[in-house]
Amino acid sequence: MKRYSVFALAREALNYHLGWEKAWKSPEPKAQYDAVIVGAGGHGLATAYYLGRNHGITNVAIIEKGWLGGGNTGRNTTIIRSNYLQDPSAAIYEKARSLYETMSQDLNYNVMFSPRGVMMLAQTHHEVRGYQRTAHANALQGVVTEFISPQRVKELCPILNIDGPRYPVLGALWQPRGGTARHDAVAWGYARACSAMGMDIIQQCEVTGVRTEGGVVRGVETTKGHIGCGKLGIVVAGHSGQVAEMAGFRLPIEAVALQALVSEPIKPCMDVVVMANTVHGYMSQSDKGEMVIGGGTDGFNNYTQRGSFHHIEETLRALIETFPIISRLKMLRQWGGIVDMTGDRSPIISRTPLGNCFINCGWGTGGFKAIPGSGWAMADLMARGEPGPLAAAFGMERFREGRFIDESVAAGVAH
Ligand code: FAD
Ligand code: PYC
Repeated sequence: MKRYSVFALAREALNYHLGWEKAWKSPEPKAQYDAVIVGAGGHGLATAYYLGRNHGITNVAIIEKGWLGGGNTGRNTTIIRSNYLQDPSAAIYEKARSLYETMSQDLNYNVMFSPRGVMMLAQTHHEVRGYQRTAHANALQGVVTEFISPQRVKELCPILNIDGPRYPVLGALWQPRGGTARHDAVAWGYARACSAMGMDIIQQCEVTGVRTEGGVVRGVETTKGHIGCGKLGIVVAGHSGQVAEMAGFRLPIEAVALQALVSEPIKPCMDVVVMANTVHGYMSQSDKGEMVIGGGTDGFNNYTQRGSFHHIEETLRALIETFPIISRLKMLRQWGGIVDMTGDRSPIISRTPLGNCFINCGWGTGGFKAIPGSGWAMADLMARGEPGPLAAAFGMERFREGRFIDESVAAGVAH
């Protein structure tokens, strides 16, 4: 695989850009792999990448029913932060955030990480107390956040109205090295690196069944035939319940749509990310100038991967007091993704009742930011057969044992 660089760009420019290689190969599946990952979203691809990079396991297939990154990874609003309350969450989200800092160099692929700063507005006294508590917890965890005053909020984001009649801004939890990255590039960067290590990314291939024998997985049935594997990783976000059922176990998880929308592009007016969780809304400005806007999850379980009119109205109505500027904006497009929600709003990175089958899911409305940390932890679990320090708390037995990792405040839009 040729390295991307300014010299490569100059060389190819002289050659009318005819010499670029395909970023990843599209092979037919082999009969057998050491490991199969179901789902080529960010988490599945990152799992494969760290299986190769950290553990030397490269006889790996990543099987995707659609196109890589076409699930929630390519549909999310790209907010990256690690301002979580509980220690295990802060550890994995901060690991992920720190990996984002060097991801472009590590993958030799520009993921456009932009640590522009993320603030979560406190618009009720309850939130003030909640975010002050999180700021103290973050200080102990080594996560750099700060509870800031309304005046500082206004300085950082002048288009904000901090004196709204219903929900004045009382402060904010500010993470200066939070930010955004280009979601497709994260998937593409991992895919290219996996392909370069000799792994097979098999798109347009749906897993329809899991073949088991004596309590272990032997392989998966797919629309391209049977594919054998030594280990199986299920990383399918909103479809986790369905694939787990194929493997014969149940998950404490619900699937629900989360929607987002963007406005017409306007001049730069906002260089931070703002989340207003009380009213279920958030906003940032993309490099193209569009305002990227989202709200809460649909109030009912569904697998409908698209937007709906009521959501545009609800989200804009919620945000308009705090961002009066959006009353004059035209909205350009909207979409939805199916997110996988657990009761404590924390993920599952776990062994399963099948000896060589592992599951990574439950990232719900907040898994984009976690992709590198989650892939790192899942690869460790799959390679060693038992969870390392990053994954240890996230086993699915916690729901039976009552060891919840309650992140309902940090989950923001999903609470
Ligand atoms: P996905 O990217 O969904 O990948 C799973 C893949 O599995 C899919 O490509 C799917 O096609 C495939 N698959 C499913 N079933 C099968 C099968 N049977 N066979 C083969 N393949 C299968 N998170 C943040 O951190 N910040 C945000 O700002 C943010 N905003 C969001 C906004 C929206 C509108 C949405 C929908 C989500 C948002 N999220 C955000 C959440 C984030 O997108 C997800 O948590 C994350 O992308 C999940 O990644 P994944 O790789 O697990 O899932
Ligand atoms: O987890 O930060 C987040 C988030 C923002 C919007 C959707 N999820």
